[in-house]
Amino acid sequence: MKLLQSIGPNPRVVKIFITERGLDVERQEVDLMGGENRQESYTTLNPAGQLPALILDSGLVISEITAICEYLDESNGSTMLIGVTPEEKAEVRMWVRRLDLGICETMANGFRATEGRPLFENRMKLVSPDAAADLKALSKDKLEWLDKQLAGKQFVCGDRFTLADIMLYAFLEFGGTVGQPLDESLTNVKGLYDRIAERPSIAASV
Ligand SMILES: N[C@@H](CCC(=O)N[C@@H](CS)C(=O)NCC(=O)O)C(=O)O
Repeated sequence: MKLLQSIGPNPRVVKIFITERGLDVERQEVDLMGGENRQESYTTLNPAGQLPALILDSGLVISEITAICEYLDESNGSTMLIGVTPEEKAEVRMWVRRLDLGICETMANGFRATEGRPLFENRMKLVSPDAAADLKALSKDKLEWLDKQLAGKQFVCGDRFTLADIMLYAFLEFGGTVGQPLDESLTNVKGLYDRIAERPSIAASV
């Protein structure tokens, strides 16, 4: 098994997840900035042309960070990071999907179409800069909603630290580096971000 990884918030999620799980996974760096992931040598492995991707011993290539993390968790004995019971798993999947669609994807697409435009315009279809402003506003709106949902909670899924927290952290960290900083008046989100930042896995998986 080998993880193809690069810079960027999606690979960062898997790196933190692996560190939290204490797994030993072979890694190979792919040059995202240089567009190696858009060349045939990579797209024959992962036709989505994005990172990360996990090549299994069977030869099957898994992309999409949720699928990769679920595979790594389940194939090493399920943990609370995703869940052991159907109920625990469903709760994490619910939050991961909300975060991914409402915050992570909108934030990333807003970035690609503006600050990231020079890098991405020859790689993929981008929305207009005006639409990008709307995407950024949408992710801010979802963060405001999330702030209310987090009232009285330690983590996204209550008392347990999960993949949902890792995703939120990696994308807020990314947003801070690409002109979409967290609005610090969202004190519940900011508090959660700071709590996650203190975990040893964050510094250990840079
Ligand atoms: N939905 C995908 C998103 C993957 C993604 O957007 N990866 C970014 C890095 S954070 C990428 O490969 N960007 C370079 C490109 O699209 O050429 C997932 O869950 O893995």
